[in-house]
Amino acid sequence: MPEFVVSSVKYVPKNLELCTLIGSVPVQIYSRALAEPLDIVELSASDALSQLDAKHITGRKATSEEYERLMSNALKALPETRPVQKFGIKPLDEAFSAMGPKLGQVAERIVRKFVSGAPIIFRFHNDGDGASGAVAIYKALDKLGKEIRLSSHNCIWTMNKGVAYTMQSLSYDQLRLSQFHSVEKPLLCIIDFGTLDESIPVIKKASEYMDIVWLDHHPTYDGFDYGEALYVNPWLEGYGSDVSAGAMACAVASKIANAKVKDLAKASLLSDHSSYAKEEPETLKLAVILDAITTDSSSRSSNVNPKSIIASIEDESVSRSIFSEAKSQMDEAIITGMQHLKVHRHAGFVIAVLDYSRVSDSAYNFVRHGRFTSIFSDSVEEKFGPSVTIVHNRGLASIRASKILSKRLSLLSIIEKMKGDTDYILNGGGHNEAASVKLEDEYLTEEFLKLLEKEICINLGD
Ligand SMILES: [Mn+2]
Repeated sequence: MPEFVVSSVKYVPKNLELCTLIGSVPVQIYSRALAEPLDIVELSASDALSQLDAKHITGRKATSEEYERLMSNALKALPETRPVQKFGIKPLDEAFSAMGPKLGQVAERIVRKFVSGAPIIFRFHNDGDGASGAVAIYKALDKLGKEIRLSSHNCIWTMNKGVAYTMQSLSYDQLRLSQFHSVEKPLLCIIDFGTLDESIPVIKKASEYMDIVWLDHHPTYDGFDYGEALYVNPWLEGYGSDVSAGAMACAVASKIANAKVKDLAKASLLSDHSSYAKEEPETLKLAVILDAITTDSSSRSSNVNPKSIIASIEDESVSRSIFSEAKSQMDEAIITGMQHLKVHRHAGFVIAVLDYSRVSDSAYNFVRHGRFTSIFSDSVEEKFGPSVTIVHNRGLASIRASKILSKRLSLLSIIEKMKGDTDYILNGGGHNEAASVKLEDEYLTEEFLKLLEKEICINLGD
């Protein structure tokens, strides 16, 4: 009778286990017996369709060498990983052909954990970029799973509210891992966030329990240490933030299972204001919807995951109403913002400041401070020319610089300098054309704005 090795056990209700077995092919089967990782089980072809019982468990254990041999055979039998799909955007396709080997390693690691049944926690940034990446990888694993008849019961999807991987996130992740017992280490997959100081010690701690693959495109900095993670960032490969994290995840998705995700990659570029983005109507619509779903404050408590996102996108009437609602709320907020804007003119540029409390309204469930600032800054630039737009809200300042200025202006180094010169900046970071700063207290806003304006003027030589 064919022998299999238990590679993963998931504890499910009704005293059942969902076991992943590795043999000539991987198999998922429910078990009433207490199977454990590395148990050798004997299953006939007909058994493989039913349930695992005590009589199937041989009492023998596989060595890790035996497990490795079976696993690598199972992986060899999979459909081959494909080259990265061409997205039809020249600089992006060039970047991905240079980054191909690293993206391939990410795809391989995800596929291996997927097949082994070890838990994979996907954490994606709560914006259109992060969400497009998560949806792309979800689609790829769904496709692969159908091809090799495995469910994605071991994939756990979480929208990450914020830009750091925090201790709270790690404890929550550990809690969810406790449902599994697997030969292979669990995997944490981070999409579109995390490149900042707060994450470093947590990532280090997390590597004790999980392997980590990490796709981010926020600028790295001196002293940033991604530890043992498989970290892919275009800044380390000779490119920059214009290569969106969502598009990187789409590249990985195309390698996993040749998933068709060109539309998602394009939407991620638009959502993140990448200079590679093209304003095509369908792409624009998808980007607005992804931004809206990940912003929707009315659904903040419920879990937004790729499955629910796909359901909304694919339902014609749902997606149409989200789109028009999101667009009209944003348009209205922008008009209000322009009415309350304070503009300071300097030589060749303006600094535009807005108090977000003038705009924010609980009725605007699709409008969020950061997203608003990005779109608002476009309107400011349209009206006043090259500009730095600062929108502050309860001690959090969101800053955007016109592309033409961001070549000379380094927001990130200004923020670094201000961190050193003052004692009231809690944290700050982002990209050189889009950043945010959190202050110790709201009442320090005036002082902060004055200093920031001074530093920008020095930096731009005014
Ligand atoms: Mn991004």
